[in-house]
Amino acid sequence: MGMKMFHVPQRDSDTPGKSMERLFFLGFVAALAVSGAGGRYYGDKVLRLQPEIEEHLQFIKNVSRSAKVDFWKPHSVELVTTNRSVDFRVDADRVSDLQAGLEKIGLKYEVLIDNLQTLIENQFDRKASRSLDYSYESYHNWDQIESWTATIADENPNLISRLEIGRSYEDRPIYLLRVGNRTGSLKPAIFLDCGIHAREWISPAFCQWFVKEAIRNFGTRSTLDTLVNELDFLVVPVVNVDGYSYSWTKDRLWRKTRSRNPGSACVGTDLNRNFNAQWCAGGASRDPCSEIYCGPQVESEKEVKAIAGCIRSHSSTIKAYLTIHSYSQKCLFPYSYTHALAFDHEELNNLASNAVDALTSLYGTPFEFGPGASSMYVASGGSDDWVYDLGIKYSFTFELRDTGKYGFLLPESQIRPTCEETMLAVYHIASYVLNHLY
Ligand code: 0X9
Ligand code: ZN
Ligand code: ZN
Repeated sequence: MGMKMFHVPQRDSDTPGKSMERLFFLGFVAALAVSGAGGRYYGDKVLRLQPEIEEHLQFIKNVSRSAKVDFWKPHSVELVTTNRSVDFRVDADRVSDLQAGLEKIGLKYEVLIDNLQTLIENQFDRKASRSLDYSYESYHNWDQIESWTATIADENPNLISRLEIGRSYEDRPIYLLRVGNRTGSLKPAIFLDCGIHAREWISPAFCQWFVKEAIRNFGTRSTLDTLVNELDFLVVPVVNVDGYSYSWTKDRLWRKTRSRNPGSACVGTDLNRNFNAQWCAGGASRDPCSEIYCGPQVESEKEVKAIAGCIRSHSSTIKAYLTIHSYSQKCLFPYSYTHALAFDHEELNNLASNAVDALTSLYGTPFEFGPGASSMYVASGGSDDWVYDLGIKYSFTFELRDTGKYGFLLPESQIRPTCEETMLAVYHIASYVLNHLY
């Protein structure tokens, strides 16, 4: 075809990439496939409940057994307590019964999302760009992201190299992009991962955005250019590759891995409950059907093995760990497995506070910060706590936009502002780390 082709932005030449052209087409087809996926969630609602008394909790527990509800925040009925709101999805055919029940016992609620299917279709709300460049303001499926990792590394050999750090349960490669100017000397590194939870699509979008910005800024003497000169960023754009693929083809709201559980019909383990940090204690479940299933044993998941293995083998150079999730607009640091404060609590708290100030300065997006256990909920087996106990002091979990209006279905039109504001927090932490090497 003699038309203009796709390319990933790069510094020097302008070599068109054939693979990027293919990506565009795949993306278009994939978008159609998801939005037309039979209206699986047609008429489903997401409710936000405000349980106040024991009777309310009991009611929620009973409802949860019907299997026609899906907990969004917190992720499982096990984590529900009084005086904290609960967001969950209800099947269309159960909505009116449930609402009647709620009114009867005086459990206050609001309808966060009225028709989930509409929202799923409306995620793709950006007008198709005229440009044939790879779009960082669109969501991409795994095939597209995989090709992107190859192209971006090929086209920027002086800045980016791609490594396969392991393979998933379904044998997809897990890639790490090493982003950093080759200086010859061993540089301190920051590990950044995205897509631990499949349905949190804004997270892989952020990792791609970060890499794109690093390339765009290279040689410009900007903040990011300095950081990329002095540090290596080890970026895993999608950790849970199987789950992410599944969220594109079968179930938009899938969270866990896709590993089979012997003796159970339920599939998958929660990767963020599978790390070796008080594994399967509070806030995790031994039930394979739970969304917070900790797995049959610690590090049972190949995806955890890949990440943990890579971090272990670079643990002396890695100075910070950032893991990107959504939603709730929070910056969390250890611990989540206990209410006890981390040894470095004061420092982490100050750093989180300043990082969040930087983030908020751009668009005023409010962000909370604090230890996971008190700012969100107790949850063991998480990557941030494991990394911290390994000796990597600056360990943070970011929960990006929003606070529930769209939840996991954040529209594409919010990718740019979300990524831009998050970049400021990442710059802040990276600069701080550079000035506080240990
Ligand atoms: O529950 C989680 O794994 C994270 N929230 S999410 O909504 N993205 O699922 C929070 C992780 C906080 N850190 C630990 N629990 N260790
Ligand atoms: Zn490695
Ligand atoms: Zn998550």
